[in-house]
Amino acid sequence: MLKRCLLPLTIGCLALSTPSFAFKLIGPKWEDGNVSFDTSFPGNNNPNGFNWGTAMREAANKWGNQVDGLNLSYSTNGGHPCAGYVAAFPEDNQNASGFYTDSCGEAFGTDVIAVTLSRSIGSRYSESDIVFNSNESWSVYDGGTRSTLDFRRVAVHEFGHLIGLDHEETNAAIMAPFIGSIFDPTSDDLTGARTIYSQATGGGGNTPAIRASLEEPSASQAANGVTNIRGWAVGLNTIQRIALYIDGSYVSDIPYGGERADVGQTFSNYPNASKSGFSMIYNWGNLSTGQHTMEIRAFDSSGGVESQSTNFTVHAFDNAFISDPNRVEILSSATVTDPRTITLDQVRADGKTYKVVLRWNTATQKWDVAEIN
Ligand SMILES: [Ca+2]
Ligand SMILES: [Ca+2]
Ligand SMILES: [Zn+2]
Repeated sequence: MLKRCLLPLTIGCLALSTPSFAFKLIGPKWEDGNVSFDTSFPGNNNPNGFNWGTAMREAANKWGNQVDGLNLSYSTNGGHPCAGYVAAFPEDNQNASGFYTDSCGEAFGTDVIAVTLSRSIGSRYSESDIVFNSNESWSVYDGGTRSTLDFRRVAVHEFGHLIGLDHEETNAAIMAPFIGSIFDPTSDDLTGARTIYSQATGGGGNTPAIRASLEEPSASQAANGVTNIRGWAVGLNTIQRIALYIDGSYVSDIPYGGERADVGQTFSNYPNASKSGFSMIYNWGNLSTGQHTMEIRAFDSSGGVESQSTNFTVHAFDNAFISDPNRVEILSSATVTDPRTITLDQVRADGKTYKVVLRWNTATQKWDVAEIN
């Protein structure tokens, strides 16, 4: 049995080898990409008005709806995640989810908030169950973490384990080992899931002419200052260029051909996959504050095109470039609102007062400005 868990604090849960630059796969997958899942949700002792079964399906659909070759179906047959593990619940041969006071007979590790218990036969999963720690206080919300845990993002993470994804410690990912502000699968997460299920035997198996991934900015990432746009693209035909579009308008081509040994290893059936990186420095100050869409298009020598897009939010002071440093002042003390978030309630910038939130960003490895209000 394999156990995968999710932690609220920066305490090691799984020891991983040297960080690489992409998603990690556990190994097994579901035969033909078909997963049936029971969302009866027993053990719910802190409802707070939420329908956990519905939230569980919403979480699972974030994978199922975005991954070809992964097909989800649901039931409410009273399945219990600890069936077969705990004497009180006889084996029900279902993939189930629910709350329980411990990890089906064993104590949850320190600060573990949910666990996925998986069994496999050879390279195929046979059964997998998700247990949520009923000692925690749960609710459902998007955005930054609050005092109660967001059930749905934890469910997205655990379902990621259920379909075969391991923890990702380098790129921004819902599969990060610690809960944070990410609540949807990122492009890195989805690339991992697609890598498993686009090749599932007997279902959805194909080798598209072009595969591309936009890794940074990641989904819903806050963008400000001068940072990187990066990703990779591989093709059965030669990739000729990568073009960048913002809010639907062409901006420029992105230099292509960078070293990506990890992509070369994963997609060894594509020529030159180890030289498939693209990256470019971009000044977000060129854009207005608020939400924008970024799209990259990879063009190959036979006229094929593959597009990847992401939404991101630009945060900035009204004056995009404040040349006098004396016009920027922090007027209140900093508050640590969660282990990775610093809030500055009063920042005076060019005569106007703002609230500024700094949040740890795995992709950039620094505290980035996540909100300016
Ligand atoms: Ca699907
Ligand atoms: Ca089960
Ligand atoms: Zn985990």
